[in-house]
Amino acid sequence: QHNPHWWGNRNTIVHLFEWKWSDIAQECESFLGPRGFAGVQVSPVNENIIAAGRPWWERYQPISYKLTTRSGNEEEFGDMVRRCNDVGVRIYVDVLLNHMSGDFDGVVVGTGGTEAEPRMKSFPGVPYSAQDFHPTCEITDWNDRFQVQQCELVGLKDLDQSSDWVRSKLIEFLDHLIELGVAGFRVDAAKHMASEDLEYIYSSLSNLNIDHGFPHNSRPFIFQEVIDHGHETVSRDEYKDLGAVTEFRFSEEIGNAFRGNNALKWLQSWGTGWGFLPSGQALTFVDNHDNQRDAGAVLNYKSPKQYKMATAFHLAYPYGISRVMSSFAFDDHDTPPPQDAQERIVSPEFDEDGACVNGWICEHRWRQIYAMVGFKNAVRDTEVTGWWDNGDNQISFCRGNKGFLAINNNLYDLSQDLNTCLPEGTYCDVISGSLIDGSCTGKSVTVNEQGYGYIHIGSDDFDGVLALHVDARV
Ligand code: QV4
Repeated sequence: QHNPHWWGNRNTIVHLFEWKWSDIAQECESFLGPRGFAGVQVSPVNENIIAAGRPWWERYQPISYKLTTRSGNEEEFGDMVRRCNDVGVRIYVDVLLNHMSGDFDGVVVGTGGTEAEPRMKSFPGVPYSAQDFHPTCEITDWNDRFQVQQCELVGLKDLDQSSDWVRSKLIEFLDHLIELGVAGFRVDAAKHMASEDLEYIYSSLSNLNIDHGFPHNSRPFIFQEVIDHGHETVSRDEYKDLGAVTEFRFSEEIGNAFRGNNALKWLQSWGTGWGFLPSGQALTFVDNHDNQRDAGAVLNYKSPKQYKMATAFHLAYPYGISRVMSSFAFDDHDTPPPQDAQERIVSPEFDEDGACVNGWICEHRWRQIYAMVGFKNAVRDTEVTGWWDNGDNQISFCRGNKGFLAINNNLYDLSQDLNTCLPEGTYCDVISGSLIDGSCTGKSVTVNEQGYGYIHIGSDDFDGVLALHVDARV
């Protein structure tokens, strides 16, 4: 279940973190489809507890499998899936199979109006009762398999996926989403569940819905959240054959490199050479909704120049199943998504360049990022050739004779003739500008008969990347 069922030559997923279904439907039609995005990872769809101040993470505390959250209800969800599929954009749902909510006193009411008594492990909306959960215990040793898989991750009531009843409810929930036309799932906290139980659940799922354009016998795409920095007792290798696995080492290493802690020249062997999973099993990202909130090596929108360079490399180098993050602005771990006085999530608003303005960051609408989604589509099925570096933090490489990328992360200019491997002609750098009505609004590069062109990236240029490809020829 490693096939994401992309349409045509598309190949990048965007995580529209905390967006409403109606806004995603609109975004598929007006932006993602036309720009060649392959799919959207959406926030959890099933009913959750309501936490004070409405932090984003309340959605990781389910109450029932009713499809009502602050992103919308079942009808709006179904409408979004259909409209996105109609323009060739797949929907992948973030699903919580590991647990229900954490401790909340007394009877609580969820986002869909369902009551529950979390402290008693009572979730009548499903229904689940205490016998469907593992006994309560705390994870204190992350290298103790029993604790990681049978105790409670931050106090979240831990479902027993070996039970027939729990399995049947989880399968019913996932099948309902498949019926509505989704292409697959991000499995939250997969590491906290035994891989044998997940294998049973995944293999029991229905095929994708042919009424939504999926071929007969298509299996749902699965990507599992397993954080494995290496040397962990519960490792990514236990899950990688069941579906793709989030490759956190990719996120850490790319952050390290573009923060200047590791010379870019070493990226020549990027991928399995760095101890990452095989390409087809690795879900790759510069940052995700969790690690963008931690200090440390990982880059996020707050370091835009480095972030754009790292993203350009991510999307230009042929390794992994790529996902880009689309965030809302945050100050701390608990900052809620943009919301109004009634605590309703607000829709993104755009300026005349298409950038988001009202608290949504929308990295996917940054030209330097969506242009690289187009680059990745244009160079699909080509290899890296013609690697060049200056022995330090200036690099360039070709993707066959279809695309060329150069990066300067040194504090001095990159100015020289380089082999672009492209056919003779003039190309528009899709990072500094766009090709509009046949003319380029940014830098242009003239490539000679031998494939060479003069490349200039000043150390104080707005962006440290230059990207050329055959679909942006002047
Ligand atoms: C608090 C204490 C705990 C205590 C608990 C019990 O901190 O020590 O045991 O009370 O009373 C929120 C709060 C958290 C609180 C918890 C329970 O932040 O302080 O615990 O609720 O009330 C998201 C957030 C969490 C949030 C959780 C549930 O990141 O902060 O917790 O949602 O709302 C490991 C895992 C990995 C996991 C990662 C965060 O291996 O699987 O930690 N990542 C996924 C998601 C992540 C999500 C969860 C798992 C849980 O990507 O976003 O956590 O679904 O690495």
